[in-house]
Amino acid sequence: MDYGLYIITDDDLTPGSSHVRIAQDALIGGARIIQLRDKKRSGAELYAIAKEIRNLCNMYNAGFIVNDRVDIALLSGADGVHLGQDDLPLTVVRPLFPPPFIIGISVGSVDEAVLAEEGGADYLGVGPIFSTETKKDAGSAVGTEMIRKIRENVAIPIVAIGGIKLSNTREVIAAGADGIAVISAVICSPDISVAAKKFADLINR
Ligand code: 3NM
Repeated sequence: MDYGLYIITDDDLTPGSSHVRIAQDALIGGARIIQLRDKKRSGAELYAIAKEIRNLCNMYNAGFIVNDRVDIALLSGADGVHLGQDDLPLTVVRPLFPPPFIIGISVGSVDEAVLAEEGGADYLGVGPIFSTETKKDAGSAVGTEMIRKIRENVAIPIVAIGGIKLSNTREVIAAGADGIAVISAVICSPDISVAAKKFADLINR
């Protein structure tokens, strides 16, 4: 899996837009993975949205991950699921759904990272690297130093998240991240495709 530019859809931040529209524009700009993240919609609504994004990601040969909802991930044919520390435990999900189903785990410390790797996670979401308004309960910023520390202790891919902007992307990659997960800096831009392309160009440079 190419973790490069990993865009998370969040339609709360962009009234008038939709998960599918955000995903499409991000893919046009060069996103390599789309994560559908929605804490409020019904299963029926999410399933329909997930199926559409699955098809879009196939057209762009990009990965598709669903946040939290293992059921939606499986039923929509997503490549995998992303689980936070308070979501279904990795120790429960991994044995039931072995690779190639992808499981990403959110971590904010070396201990959590090591535990996730031992539990069979495929990649880590490390954050919040910088402070962010997008996830109010994300905790305090861990800084790029945390990426270095985790990189020294685990081998699986690291996707950095939280407050990532064009101006700090090089620093995050230089610290050892395999990819960057972005919400507001891309989806709150007037042109999502253009914003995504700027990030993709920086990562691929
Ligand atoms: N998870 P933005 S930070 C969804 O640290 C999410 O686990 C985080 O949004 C974590 O790119 C975050 O707008 C929000 O800062 C990222």
